[in-house]
Amino acid sequence: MNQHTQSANHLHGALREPSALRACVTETVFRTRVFDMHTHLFAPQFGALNLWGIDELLTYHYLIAELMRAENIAPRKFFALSKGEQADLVWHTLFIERAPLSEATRGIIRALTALDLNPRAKDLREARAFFANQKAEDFLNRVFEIACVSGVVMTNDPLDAAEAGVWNDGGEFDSRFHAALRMDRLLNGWREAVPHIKAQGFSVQEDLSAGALAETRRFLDAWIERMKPLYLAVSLPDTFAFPEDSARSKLISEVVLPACREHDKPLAMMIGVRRRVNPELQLAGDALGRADITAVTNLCAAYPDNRFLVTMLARENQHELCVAARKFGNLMPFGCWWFLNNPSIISEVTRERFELLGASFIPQHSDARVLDQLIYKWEHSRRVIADALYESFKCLMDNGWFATPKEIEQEVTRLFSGNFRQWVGLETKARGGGSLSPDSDGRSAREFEFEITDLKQQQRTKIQD
Ligand code: RAT
Ligand code: ZN
Repeated sequence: MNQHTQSANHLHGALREPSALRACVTETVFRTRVFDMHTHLFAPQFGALNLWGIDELLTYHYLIAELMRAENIAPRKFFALSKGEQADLVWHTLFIERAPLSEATRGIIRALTALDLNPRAKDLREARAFFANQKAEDFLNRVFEIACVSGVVMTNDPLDAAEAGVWNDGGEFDSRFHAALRMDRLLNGWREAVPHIKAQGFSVQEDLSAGALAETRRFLDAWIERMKPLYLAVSLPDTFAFPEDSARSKLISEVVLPACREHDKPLAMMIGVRRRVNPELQLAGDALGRADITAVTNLCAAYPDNRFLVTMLARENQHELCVAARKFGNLMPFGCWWFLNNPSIISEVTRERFELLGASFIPQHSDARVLDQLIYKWEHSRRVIADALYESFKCLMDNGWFATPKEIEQEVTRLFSGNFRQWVGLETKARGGGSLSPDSDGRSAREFEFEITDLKQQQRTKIQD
C-alpha cells in the first residue's frame, strides 16, 4: 500500500475488514427508509381502492397467472367466483398442493410470517380473523414500519370514475401518499379517451386541431392543480417510437412535455408492455417485448429542459438504458419493473447500474397493489441491493479505498430516497409539505435545495464520456 492510500484511509471509522463492511452495508440498507416511487396503493381516504388483507394478497394478478398454469380452470369461471372463493382456490393450489417457490408465492409466505401468521395453515380462517381485527390506520402504520417505507407514490388516473369522487371532494389525505398523474388512456387510446375528457367539460375532438390540443392542455393543467402530482406518467408498448406520425407523439410533444416544463414535473415512461396478450386473464394477461431505446434518446436530446424517469420491462433493454443515462443528465433510470422484480434479475440489473452509473439511479420501486405487499417486496429487494452494493464497496476495498459508515449511509440514502426526491423537487414542492415527514434522512431542506440547483445545472449539460 502506498503512502497516499495509507493516509487517506486512516479516516476515522474507515472499514478495513470485509466482514465489517458487509455488516455495515447490510445493516444500513435494511434500516434506511425507502421512498417508494411507483405503487398502485391508495391512501385510506380512497375507500375501497385501498387494498389490504389476505384475500387481496392472494388474488394479486401475479398469482392469478400462476394459478392458471397449475389449475385447470377456465379464466371465465375463475373470475365468476367471489373474491373469497378465488383466494381459497389460490391458497389451496399454490400453497398447499405445491411448495410456494416462485417470487410471488414466496412473498405471501414472507408477509404472513412477518405478521406472525401460520404459513402452513390448511385454510384462510386464521388469516381472515387476523385482518378482520385490524384497524385500518394502525395496520397501515405497522406495514410502513415493517417495510421501513417513509412514503409511497400512487398511480392516479384522471379518467377513473372511482377516483374522481375523492379528488373532486378536494379533501386532504394521508401525507405519506403522493400522487402521480397517469396518462395511459390519454396517450395510448386517444380516440376512446375523447368522450371521457369531453364529459369533464373540455372541448376536445379526435382530430388534434390547435383548439383540441389547447383543451387537452387545459385538462392536464386542471388535474395537475388538483392532484399536485410528483410526476406525470405513462406506460408504453414495446413498439413505442418517438417521433412518429401518431396522436401519441403529437400529444407528447405539444401537450405533455410543455406541461411538464411549465409545472416543473418529470415525465415517467414505463416502456415495453404488451397489453392483453391473453385478454381472458384480464390484468394477468399482459406480457412484454423488447423496445427501441432510440425513442428515449430522441426525447432526451430534443427536450433538454424536460426531466425523464424511465424504466423498461425487457431484460434486453437494461444495458442500453444505462448507456443512454450516461449520455443524458436529464434521464433517470428507475426500478426493476414487474417481470424484472425477481431477485435474480434485480441482482444483475443493479450490479450493471452500479458499474455504469455509480449511485445515480433509483434501484427499485415496489409496484405494490396491496398494502401488505410492501413487506415482502422491499425485503426481497433490499437483500439483493445490499449484496450488489457490498460487492461494489468490496471492489473499492480491494483497490485500497476504505469506506466509512457515513459514506455508506450517504449512498444508500441517495438510492432509496435522495435521487427521487431531488428529481421531483419534493423538498420545496410537496403536497402539503408531506415529504418532510419523519424519514427526512437527517438532511435539511436547505441542503436539498443546493442539490436541486446542482442537478438542474447537470441536466442542461449532456454528460460527455
Ligand atoms: O406490475 C403491475 O402490477 C402491472 O400490472 C402494471 O400495473 C404496471 O406496473 C403498470 O404500472 O402499468
Ligand atoms: Zn405499476
